[in-house]
Amino acid sequence: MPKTVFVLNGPNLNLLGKRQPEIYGHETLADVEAQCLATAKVNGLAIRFHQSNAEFQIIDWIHEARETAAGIIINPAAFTHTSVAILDALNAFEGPVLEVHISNVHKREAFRHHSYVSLRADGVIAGFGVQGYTLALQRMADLLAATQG
Ligand code: CA2
Repeated sequence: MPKTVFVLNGPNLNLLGKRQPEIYGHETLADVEAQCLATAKVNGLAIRFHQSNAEFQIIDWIHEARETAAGIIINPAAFTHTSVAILDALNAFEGPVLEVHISNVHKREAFRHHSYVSLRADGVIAGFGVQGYTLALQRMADLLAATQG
């Protein structure tokens, strides 16, 4: 049975490829999901790919991951900078957590420089465009291969 990785996306990422291409590029979230599925397959992983604009829904998926997933890749979007609740949920998850940002948040407004999620994340990718997701999946495959079970 392949190990399952949850790929979670926060608010407004459903607009990917439809607005602000100068910041977030031209690829849609459906394109990102397809790239993640292909990368997961090559690396012997299964993925569950989700997006929500609601904080509670992301927290519920993290709780679900406690029972069904070996790792979490998360782009919390604006909740990155605001959500102690998502941090608390991630702290209750035992496997690896990787944080992805499409843009280089450190090159942007000061309020984007702080991440609550980074207090839990085992690694952070920012500014690699949507390629950050597949890079994170490759890293996740290596991290999970190094663990038992
Ligand atoms: O760079 C990232 O991936 C972010 O997580 C994206 C968030 C932003 O609040 C973070 O600071 C950095 C915003 C996601 C909104 O995505 C859109 C995509 C296309 C058009 C409009 C919004």
